[in-house]
Amino acid sequence: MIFYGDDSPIAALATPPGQGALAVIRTSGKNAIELLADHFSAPQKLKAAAGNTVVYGWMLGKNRVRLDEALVSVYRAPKSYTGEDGADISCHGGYAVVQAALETLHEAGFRDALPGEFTFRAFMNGKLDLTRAESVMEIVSAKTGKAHAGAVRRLSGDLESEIRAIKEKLVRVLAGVELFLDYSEDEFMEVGADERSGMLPERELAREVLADLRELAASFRIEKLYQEGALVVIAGRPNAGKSSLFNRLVKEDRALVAESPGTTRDWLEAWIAVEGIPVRLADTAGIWDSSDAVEKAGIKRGIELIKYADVVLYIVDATVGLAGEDAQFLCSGDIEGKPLIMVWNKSDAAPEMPELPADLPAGVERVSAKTGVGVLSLTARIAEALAGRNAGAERGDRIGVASARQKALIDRAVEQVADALNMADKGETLDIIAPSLREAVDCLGEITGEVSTADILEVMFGSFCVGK
Ligand SMILES: Nc1nc2c(ncn2[C@@H]2O[C@H](COP(=O)(O)OP(=O)(O)OP(=O)(O)O)[C@@H](O)[C@H]2O)c(=O)[nH]1
Ligand SMILES: [Mg+2]
Repeated sequence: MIFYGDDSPIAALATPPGQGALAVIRTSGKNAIELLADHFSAPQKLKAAAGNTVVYGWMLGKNRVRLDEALVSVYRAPKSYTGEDGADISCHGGYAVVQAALETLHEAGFRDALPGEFTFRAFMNGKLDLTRAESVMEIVSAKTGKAHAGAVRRLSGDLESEIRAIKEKLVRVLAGVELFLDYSEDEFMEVGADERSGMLPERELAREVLADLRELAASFRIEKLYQEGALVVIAGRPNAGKSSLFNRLVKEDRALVAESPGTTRDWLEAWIAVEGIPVRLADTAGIWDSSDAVEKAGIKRGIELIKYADVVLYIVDATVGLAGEDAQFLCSGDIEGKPLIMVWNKSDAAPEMPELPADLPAGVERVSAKTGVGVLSLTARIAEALAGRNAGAERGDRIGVASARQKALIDRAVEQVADALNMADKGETLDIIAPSLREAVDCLGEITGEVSTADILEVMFGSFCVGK
């Protein structure tokens, strides 16, 4: 079994497998450049190459058979992504070419890189802290400009500096406590018992730290929304124009649209961006009391999906008006507690909107999927509904927390600092309070990776893609 943490030469395809103009195979580790040179048409040139230079030549297979023309970018320790010697091989992007090049590298002594192993080495060699290492994956998976911008700021170290600043404050609180505990017994006894109990030097600073940490923890909801996105489900009676609206929002003729009701059976989905939020939009089968077994199954699946929705768009056909089934659905338990937007569709064909019952649980957006009128206002409303679920999580200019690992550690630190303050309020002595503060400091250290265990690192980097 191979573990992270050695410096053996590793190689992996860093670009997606498949046909493309180019593929990049990444290598790093001990003697990486020398090993590669043995399977390269210009070995001396490669061995002598300075860091951050590019060497042209051919990758060679068994019996020095030419495999492909390549440009090799040479990196020398410590000035490389991993902090080790390494080279990126740019060759042509094809299955067979890449396969042959990787086989050659195996023969040369490289092993396959584990997921995230390049970034793991970068972390171990002090090239980046854990918040920045995590942001590398965020950049790779960002679906919208806003998600990407947040990840770039974390990669630039904005979150790292913020965590370090909070930690510094907390260390000042702890240092005050430790200093007091370090007093010799005699000196300590000079302070009266009343003064000793509940005495927490820098109590105000501790409160400030608690507020900072709580704000950071709350930011996770909104960052998660931008990173992972939300599910928006389109529901409604057959023929209401759900698929037409879906196509309009996706800006593509994805779903079948027909005059006859019961056109959509299996639900289908597509990713769209709604004011920077990645949204997985789903079109479902029209809900009604169907006797057709297949249609029934489709309706059931659609209703199941609504359970996972962050926002439901309920489409009503304006040319029909609010039917009994609509009112029944809108007031049913299926959507209880979910943000719901009622969409009065086909407004082009039925310009008048009747007075609607006051007890409907949703506001109404008038749109025409056919002409596009009202769709902009609808998307603004969707963004509002999604952000509304995360009210109070925005931090203005300041960057938030994007990984569940970081969030869990901040929650633990919040708990410990809150405990310490409570104990101080209750008049506990400093020796009782100190362990909570120490644990909180460790939690913050774990976020950036100053404090880390091999297990945590393996789990974290194991979720990366290979070649990263
Ligand atoms: N005039 C007008 N017709 C529309 C509009 N939206 C949809 N339609 C028409 O309504 C019919 C049904 O549209 P679909 O989008 O297939 O409706 P659906 O809700 O997906 O229907 P099912 O999949 O059967 O549940 C089609 O003939 C569309 O052209 C609209 O905004 N205005
Ligand atoms: Mg449909």
